[in-house]
Amino acid sequence: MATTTHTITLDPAKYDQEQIHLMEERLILLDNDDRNIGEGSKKDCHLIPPPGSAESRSPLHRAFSVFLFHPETGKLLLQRRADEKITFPGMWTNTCCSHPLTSFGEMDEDGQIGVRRAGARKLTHELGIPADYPLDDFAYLTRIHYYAPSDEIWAEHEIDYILFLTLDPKIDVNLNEVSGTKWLSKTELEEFFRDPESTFTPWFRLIAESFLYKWWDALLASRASPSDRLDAKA
Ligand code: DMA
Ligand code: MN
Repeated sequence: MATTTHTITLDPAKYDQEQIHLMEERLILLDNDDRNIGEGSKKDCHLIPPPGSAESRSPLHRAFSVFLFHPETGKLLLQRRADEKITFPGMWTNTCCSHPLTSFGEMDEDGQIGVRRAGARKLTHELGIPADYPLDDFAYLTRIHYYAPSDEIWAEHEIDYILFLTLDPKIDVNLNEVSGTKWLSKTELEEFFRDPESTFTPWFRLIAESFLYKWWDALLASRASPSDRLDAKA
C-alpha cells in the first residue's frame, strides 16, 4: 500500500499562479553521492511524503546557493523571499538559490558548469542581474547535504552547491520572487540574525553558522591584495 508518488492539486486560491507553474520545472534527482539518478518535478521534489509511504523525506535533488559580494564594500547581498513563494515565503536568505534543471545544459557536471549556468539564469530571473560576467567568476566552495521542512506539506532535501560571486550588479527585482534586498557587512549580518522581527531560511542559517564567515574573511583578505584570488579550497 506504500506508494512513492502522490498527487496534490495546488489550489490557486492558496498559492500564486506563477509559482504553481514553476512547480512543473524538471529537477535532477540524486543518490547520496550526488550521482544523477533521474528527474522529477519541482513539486514532487519538495512534497513531504504522506504517512505510510516508503520514504519519509522528499526526494533528494541538486540545488545551488549563490552568495554575491560587492567588489568595493565586501558586503553580501541578501534577498527577502516574496510572500508568493510556496516554500519558505517571506524569509531573508542569501543572494539567490534554486535548482539546476534537466535543460539548458544544467546537467553538465564538468567544473560544476551546470550549476554555474543555473546560477546565472536565476540571478537574472530573480534579481534582474545581467549574465554578462564569465561563468568562471563563480567560485565553487563546497556542497552541503541537508533536509529542512518548510511547513507540514513542503520540505527541502538537497545537495546544495555553494557559489561565491564578486560583482557590482545592476539589480531589477522580480517581485514575484523577491520582496526586498539589502547589502550587509559581516558584523551587520551577525546583528541582523538577532532581529526578532525577521525570519531566515534554515539553509542560510546553517551556512552562516558553519563556514560563511571564514570564507568571507578569505574573500576580504584577497581583496586587500588584488593579485590573490579567492582560493576555492579555503
Ligand atoms: C531552492 O531555492 C534551493 C535552495 C538551495 C534552498 P528556491 O526555493 O529559492 O528555488 P526557486 O527559486 O527555484 O523557487
Ligand atoms: Mn529544492
